[in-house]
Amino acid sequence: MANLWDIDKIPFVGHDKGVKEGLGFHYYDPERVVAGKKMKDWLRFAVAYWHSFNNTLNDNFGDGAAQRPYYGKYSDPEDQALCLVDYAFEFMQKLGAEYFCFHDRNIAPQGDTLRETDRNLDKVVDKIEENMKSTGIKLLWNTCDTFTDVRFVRGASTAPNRQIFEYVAGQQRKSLEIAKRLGAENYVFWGGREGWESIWNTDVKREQDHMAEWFRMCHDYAKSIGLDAQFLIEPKPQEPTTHQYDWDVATALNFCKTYGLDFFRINIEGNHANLAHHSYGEEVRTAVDADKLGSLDANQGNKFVGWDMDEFPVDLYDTTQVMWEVMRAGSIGPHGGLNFDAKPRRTSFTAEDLFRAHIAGMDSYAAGLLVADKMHQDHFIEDLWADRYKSWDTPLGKSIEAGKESLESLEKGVLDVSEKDLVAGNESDHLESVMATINNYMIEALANA
Ligand code: XLS
Ligand code: NI
Ligand code: NI
Repeated sequence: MANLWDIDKIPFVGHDKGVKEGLGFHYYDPERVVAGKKMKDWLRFAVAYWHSFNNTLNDNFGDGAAQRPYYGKYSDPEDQALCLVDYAFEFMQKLGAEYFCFHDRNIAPQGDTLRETDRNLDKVVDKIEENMKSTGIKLLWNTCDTFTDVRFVRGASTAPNRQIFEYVAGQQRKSLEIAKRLGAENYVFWGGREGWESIWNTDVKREQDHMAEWFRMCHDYAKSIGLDAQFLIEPKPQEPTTHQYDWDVATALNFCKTYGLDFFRINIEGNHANLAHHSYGEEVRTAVDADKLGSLDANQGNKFVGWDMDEFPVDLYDTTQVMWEVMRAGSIGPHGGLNFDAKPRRTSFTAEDLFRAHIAGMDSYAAGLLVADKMHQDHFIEDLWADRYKSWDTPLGKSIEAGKESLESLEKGVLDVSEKDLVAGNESDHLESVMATINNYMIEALANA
């Protein structure tokens, strides 16, 4: 392995050597078997090209602070893009991440026409393909950037200007062709500008019809070229637009039902969940219960800031809850993984910090998996649910659940029950103790990991 990053492969050091920070995994031990599956197969970590390699860590008030070994290597953008591929693959190898994700416009520079841009893309895709072969690193998903360029200022598939829709069709076709070529396991749609700034100037219904039509065309084309990547919608309530059509998991699922787009599953991002006033676990629950979990964009927001901060995920409550749901479902969807749609804070600007940030995220999910596993082993939540709903495990409860009762049949049984007895029939949830027990699981499962 080359040493472009001037860093060694990140080892698993374990947590028994104390809590010192360092360039080693404390909990993520890829080959370790947890509940019948290797850790790496539960978690399927992916590196996000746009944040990890393209993000300079600039903000509204200052220039890019990031230090990266590939900056300024070449003056020609195409040479620079090709050189970045080597750095990207070495980074992933050193980290031990087996998957990556990208937008079309992350990997190659835009030309003057779509044709020229496609040509630029082909050259970089050739190089990516070679690197995938030599390293065994796979493509978790790719996607189309239909939000950065000013042409998309009023939307992409929902643009009021029809020619933009045509352009998106062309850009999208190429992106699906690349997915096929690189063996993408999933294909993501995030509609950053598919939404409105004001409903006064927006024909919401017409725009949504257009978006559905675009999805249908994408699916038809994928079928025609034999691309069997799982299609995923990534919900987000707002930012950049005031209101995006894929507000949250429930909204996206309803959209798919309305338009008969059953082939979609959902890619859920932690920070997006919070922006829609949901916890990450809650969004994952909604998708799992509907059998629509597809993949996960692993990041977190800041509870005090109302936009997409894309922090690396380090909140153990979140990772535990998400992995508890994933274990309940059996996997992160059929082909999903944990993609770090996250950027280091601007104060973590060194190249080494980029490794540290990923290590922190990977360890936090590995730890969450270990806690969730212990909770499942003990049937902690399963028993709690069984107890909470036990009055339904009766002949009458089963009969209601089987749809065999009516308002009149049920009324008979309660007409003469006193109000006092009804209240007395309620048991306490002692919720505070439940939450404290979850704390205890974290402490104990990790101490004994
Ligand atoms: C932005 C989204 C984006 C998608 C891919 O908020 O998270 O990065 O994951 O287009
Ligand atoms: Ni995302
Ligand atoms: Ni996001």
